[in-house]
Amino acid sequence: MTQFIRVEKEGPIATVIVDRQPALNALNADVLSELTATFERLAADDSTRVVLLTGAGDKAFVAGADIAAMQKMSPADADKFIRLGQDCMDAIADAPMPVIAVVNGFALGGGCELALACDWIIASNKSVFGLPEVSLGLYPGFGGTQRLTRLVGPARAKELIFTGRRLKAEEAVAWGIVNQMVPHEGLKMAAEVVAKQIADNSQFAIRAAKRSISQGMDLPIHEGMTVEREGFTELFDHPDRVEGLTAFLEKRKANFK
Ligand code: CO8
Repeated sequence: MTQFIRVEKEGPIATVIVDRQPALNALNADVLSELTATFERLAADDSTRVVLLTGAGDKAFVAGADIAAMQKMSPADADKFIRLGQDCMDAIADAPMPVIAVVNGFALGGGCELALACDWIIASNKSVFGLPEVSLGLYPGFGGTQRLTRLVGPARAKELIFTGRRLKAEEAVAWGIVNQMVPHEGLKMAAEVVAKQIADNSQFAIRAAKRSISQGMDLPIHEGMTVEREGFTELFDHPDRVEGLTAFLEKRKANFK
């Protein structure tokens, strides 16, 4: 039973909803623990081919880590909280299946970091991104200094973190933070279209590609090429490879199990 996380399953697509609307879905320890447990469960469920992660309500994806909770923390409490947050972001980033952030409003601080832990971001035109932690005497601690820097480079990461300024959705697209911006009312449908495209492909190949990309990011290119080669060879041991190539030659749609 979870208090703040809802999961809606429709065939191979799971939608995970952070639902703590009175605090604009802010991440306290309970939300983080429930989110981690949810992703651990989904990771063990082969029937889930793609996960959409979004916020409840019409205003916020997630407005950050819980400011009221952090105000009372000792350094030891903060250390526990930051580990909880980083473990949660890692559970999402390391999920075997694709996880897409469906950003429906404010994605600030820990909320922006949560979106950055996903494989990519689809955003409503009303969404707003930012890492305002320095205005609170903090800095991003749920992976923001690391994931944003890898995504947009150090100069842009420093600009966003040092100024704490907010990016509207279109600027986040221009920066390469958001893959696709859609009208607010069409967000759910746009995310489902992408999820369905993913779900129709070979899950074995997609999971292997995700591993290759993720592992390769942390490696020198020649070692990354080895990871790619080894993963690729494994595809030839899997029935999806036979089905995919045969379906093409027989001029029909592949039916991956
Ligand atoms: N934490 C707790 N409560 C929040 C948060 C939050 N991050 N954001 C909003 N709320 C609450 C408000 O306090 C308010 O509650 P109440 O109704 O009881 O007063 C309710 O949500 C609605 O918020 P507002 O009235 O402020 O709504 P507005 O529409 O006026 O403004 C904003 C919306 C702009 C999103 C505004 O709420 C805001 O600026 N929120 C804070 C955004 C922010 O600074 N986020 C970063 C937090 S720091 C962080 O995420 C650090 C991550 C790394 C942690 C490492 C830990 C060691």
